[in-house]
Amino acid sequence: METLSAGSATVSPKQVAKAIGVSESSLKRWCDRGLIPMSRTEGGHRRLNPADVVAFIRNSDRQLAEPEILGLPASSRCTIGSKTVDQLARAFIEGKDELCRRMIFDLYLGNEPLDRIFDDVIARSFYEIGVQWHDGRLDIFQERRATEICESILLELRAFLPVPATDAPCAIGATPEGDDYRLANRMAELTLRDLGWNAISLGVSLPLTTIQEALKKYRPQLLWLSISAIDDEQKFFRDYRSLRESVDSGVAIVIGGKALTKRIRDELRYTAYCAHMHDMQLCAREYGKN
Ligand code: B12
Repeated sequence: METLSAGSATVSPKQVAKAIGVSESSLKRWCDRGLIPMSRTEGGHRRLNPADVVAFIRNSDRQLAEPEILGLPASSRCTIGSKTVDQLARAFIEGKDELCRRMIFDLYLGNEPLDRIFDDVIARSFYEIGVQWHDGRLDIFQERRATEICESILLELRAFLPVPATDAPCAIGATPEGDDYRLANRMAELTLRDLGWNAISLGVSLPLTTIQEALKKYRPQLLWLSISAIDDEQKFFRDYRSLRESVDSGVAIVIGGKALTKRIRDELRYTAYCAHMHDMQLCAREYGKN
């Protein structure tokens, strides 16, 4: 069977009809009504982008009968709940990447909001991984491998999110120097992209001075900082103050992450503190308006 991945290639209406489990004529009708964007080859044949098909599925509350045709994993029928959290944590710990991929995509294709998948499933699975690591029930390699698997799934998911419009509001973000925690930073990027922002993660462990340079280049409306670890508090406060002073008043600074205890937050000036991706979603709606 011919399979594809998002962004890599387009698919024919026949393939999409089979993936959704409807007739080809129904599918062509949806395309003609503009419900799924469509392009044509030089020879005049209709072609569709898998990411647009997934967006249609999520927006119209439909299911994919044969997701494999679009390069997606077969359904494992999981839903949000503590059973899924435990099962996913186990799959991460055992390094079962295909199962993790299947579970996370299942939730996404099952129309679960991205913020809930992040806050209520993935972050909770990693919390469980942290508990087991702390109790000496897992080895470091298992925790590292779990992060590898999770980030690769998040990157794959990114390709299925809407391509930002040319006039989309821009956001940039990163973790500060000494903070290697990649997952929350990536989730912040995806959460914003899902809302139509042109969100760009600059990466992890960035000196705050280089973020000042990035602000000049990208001129974003929002800067997020994911702060899960602070090496040297006094240096962090100094660098943050200088970053804060260089940011234009029109730029929203959204901060989040486990290192931001009340004591640390009291030392910082920012636009919004978000404890979860769900809060970030609400902020993005607010700051993306102008
Ligand atoms: C994976 C992991 C690591 C990996 C990260 C790999 C990587 N490249 O990303 C690495 C190897 C870096 C690591 C290192 C260490 N770790 Co560690 N780590 C974890 C673990 C298991 C998962 C963290 C994670 O990624 N979770 C998934 C994310 C998505 O969840 P989250 O961080 O909670 O984020 C959510 C919210 O906080 C919020 N959020 C977070 N950031 C942001 C940003 C924005 C903008 C917004 C809107 C929201 C938001 O939204 C997210 C989704 O809900 C945690 C367990 C735990 N309880 O978190 C331990 C944990 C954090 N680590 C711990 C420890 C002790 C360490 C080390 C000190 C171990 C050591 N001896 O070296 C070092 C310290 C590193 C440092 N510089 O401080 C302890 C911390 C204990 C404490 N209270 O301080 C924990 C809690 C484990 C435990 N139970 O003991 N760790």
